[in-house]
Amino acid sequence: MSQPATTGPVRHRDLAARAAAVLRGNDLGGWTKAAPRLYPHQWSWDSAFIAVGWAHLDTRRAAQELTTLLAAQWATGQVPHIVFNPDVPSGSYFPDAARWACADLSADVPAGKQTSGLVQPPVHAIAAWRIREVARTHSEAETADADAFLRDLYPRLLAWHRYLLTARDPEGSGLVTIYHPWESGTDNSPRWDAALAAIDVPADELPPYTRFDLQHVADAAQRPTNAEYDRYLWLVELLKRARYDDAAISPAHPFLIKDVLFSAILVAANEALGHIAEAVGAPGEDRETIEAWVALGRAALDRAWDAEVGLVLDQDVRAGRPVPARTVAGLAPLVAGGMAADRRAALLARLDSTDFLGHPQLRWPVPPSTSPHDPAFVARTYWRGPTWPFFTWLLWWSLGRLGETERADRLRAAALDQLHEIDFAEYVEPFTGEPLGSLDQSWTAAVALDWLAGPGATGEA
Ligand code: 2M8
Repeated sequence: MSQPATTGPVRHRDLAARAAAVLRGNDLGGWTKAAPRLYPHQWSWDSAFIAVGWAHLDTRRAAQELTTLLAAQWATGQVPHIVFNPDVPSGSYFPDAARWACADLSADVPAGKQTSGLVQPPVHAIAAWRIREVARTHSEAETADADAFLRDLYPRLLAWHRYLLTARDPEGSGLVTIYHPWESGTDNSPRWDAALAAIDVPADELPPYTRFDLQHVADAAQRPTNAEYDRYLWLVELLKRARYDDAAISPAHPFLIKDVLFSAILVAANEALGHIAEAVGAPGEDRETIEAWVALGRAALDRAWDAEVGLVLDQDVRAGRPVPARTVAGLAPLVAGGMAADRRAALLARLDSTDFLGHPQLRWPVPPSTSPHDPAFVARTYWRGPTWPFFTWLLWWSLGRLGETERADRLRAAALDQLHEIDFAEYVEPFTGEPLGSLDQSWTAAVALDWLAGPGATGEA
């Protein structure tokens, strides 16, 4: 769709109206599907970004998004990466609830919920706190409702983070172990290539399946390959054999990776949880625990630094070595915050370098998911190169937290320029600006709303 030839505030107001229409179009009453057709269910970390967008339209609806998601939290504390919509016709998305069979295999799934058996990065406390911040700018009544929402959600968020700090980090290392590339949210990033390549898929043991995702993109090359899908599905079978029980999974699972980006998001989320704990008057003991989690995570990210690559690296637990991929995940300490001055300078220089924002061919200076200098970079393939507007938002938000205001402002300006031309695409070819994946993706619209609500974005503040 070509954009009307408007400029300045009017152009931005039009973008905000279209973003709001995307969220409303994907709203199923209390929760929002991640995309109109490709992703017809509720995804965990999408929901958190989506809630940030809803906050600017209706803070109570924003709160509802997270409340609905957290209602599917397992007894272990884990928040499932997908909460399935039972009303979606079969053949809409694969793997579906039947393939996961979580409720049949685990007593930890809440009654009446259909979920996946994985997790995704824990952005939720960040979103919950932001809803409250937005409510405070609206009215006392909305702030009171936001406070009530935080009081209800706090124990669930605490249990969620505790699960990640314990079951997913039995070593107490400060880095979270993921069991599947889908848990990272950066599904077929080159970060996972070596670990996936080492997995043998016994063809006679993998139940047959049909992919539906390819029906919703213009070109199959934009999505993961069939060989990757076989491995994704085989990992799911192995988790099912362990009945999704962490104690049974840990020792033998062929994909066990300490994910630096996931862990950095957990650090930032723990800081947000600390604010929430204070706001709801949680016991001092909780606050001390949360502070200790923040310190543990930051120390671990400090140790994950690789001076030669100039980024922090994931650690492959099974292979016993770091993963030397050059992706945005390597900038994770910027998300966690609290690093030493020299490390911060090195990471910011890396962000500005031709590996990321400074690459001369970029259509807009927003971060490509994989550095164009990485040998595994592919400009149009899922997580192997394209830019993701929600990720740009995460980086922008992190830079703001670090007090890097000018960098943050530049990034937002570039992100808004991009958003005017991509029809709220899921991801974007970094050099040509071609919209890829699903259009009208909810989290893309949501971050647009957050940026447009900020000072200066409409030219009126
Ligand atoms: C993508 O992941 C799903 C599996 O969870 C898929 O490819 O089918 C990822 O981009 C993930 O980060 C995202 O949450 C999800 C929905 O937007 O899509």
